[in-house]
Amino acid sequence: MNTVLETIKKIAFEIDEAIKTEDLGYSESENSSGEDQLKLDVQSDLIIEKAFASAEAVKNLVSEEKEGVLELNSDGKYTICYDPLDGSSLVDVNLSVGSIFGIYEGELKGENLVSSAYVVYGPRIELVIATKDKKPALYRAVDGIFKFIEDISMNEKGKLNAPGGTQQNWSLNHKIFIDTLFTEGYRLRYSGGMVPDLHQIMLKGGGLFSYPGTTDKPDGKLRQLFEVIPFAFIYEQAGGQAVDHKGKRLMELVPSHPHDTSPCFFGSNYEIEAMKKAYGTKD
Ligand code: FBP
Repeated sequence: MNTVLETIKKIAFEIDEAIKTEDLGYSESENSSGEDQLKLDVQSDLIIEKAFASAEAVKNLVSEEKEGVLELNSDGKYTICYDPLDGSSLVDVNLSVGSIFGIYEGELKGENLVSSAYVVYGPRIELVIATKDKKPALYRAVDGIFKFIEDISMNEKGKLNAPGGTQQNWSLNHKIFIDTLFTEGYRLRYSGGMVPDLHQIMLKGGGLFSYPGTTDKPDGKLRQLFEVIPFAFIYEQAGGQAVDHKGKRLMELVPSHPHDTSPCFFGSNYEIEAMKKAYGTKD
């Protein structure tokens, strides 16, 4: 596992350099979800593929930007599902973006995730790594190396609210729930980048990030293997919760296709229990 995590640190510096120096235009190609790919999406994907090619512990790579599974080492132990540059459409307006890594052992499903990590490319490069039985650890890039900063713990209740999805396509129930949080004094914090939005809520003690099912996207937008499950693991390790619209743990997801999406709610305990009550899924 150490080789994998050290490789992620190397990748972070390379992608950060590409963000700062490379062409921000669109490439000729689309990803497997039919979205136009930025040249940076393709380049970040290549950086990750090259970096893991020599990591013997890595059996397969599965990218959000590509269809199918890339086998690297048949004797490898882990399959890494990754989103090379999450929120990439924000780069040309100079907002923070990120990379997300889910490290699975065996069948690709929530219960088989053994570790996850994400990188935030913002004013500084920050990295969060979560492994079993430990609080997620925050690292910051200082003089070309990642320095340990702190273990992350969430409070019982927060103040921040990041509501995703096109509001006109929200269910009435969801609209009432989100409005209730604002009437309770929650502050709006939504950049359109999942990584910086979830990073902020976790580091500032708590709150709620939501990307529900909507009339235009009944299964939500965010991908289970590359985005949702890796963050669900980190939020649970930090003492928060991560559930779907039925109040079911996102760590119990079993995708039938690598690019399956899911409605998702990430937050501290108070907000997730309030969501379950609002959605009528509270035990
Ligand atoms: P990708 O850039 O990896 O496709 O990520 C999807 C994403 O940009 C998330 O980072 C973000 O939370 C969400 O989509 C924003 O969606 P919307 O524009 O509908 O609010």
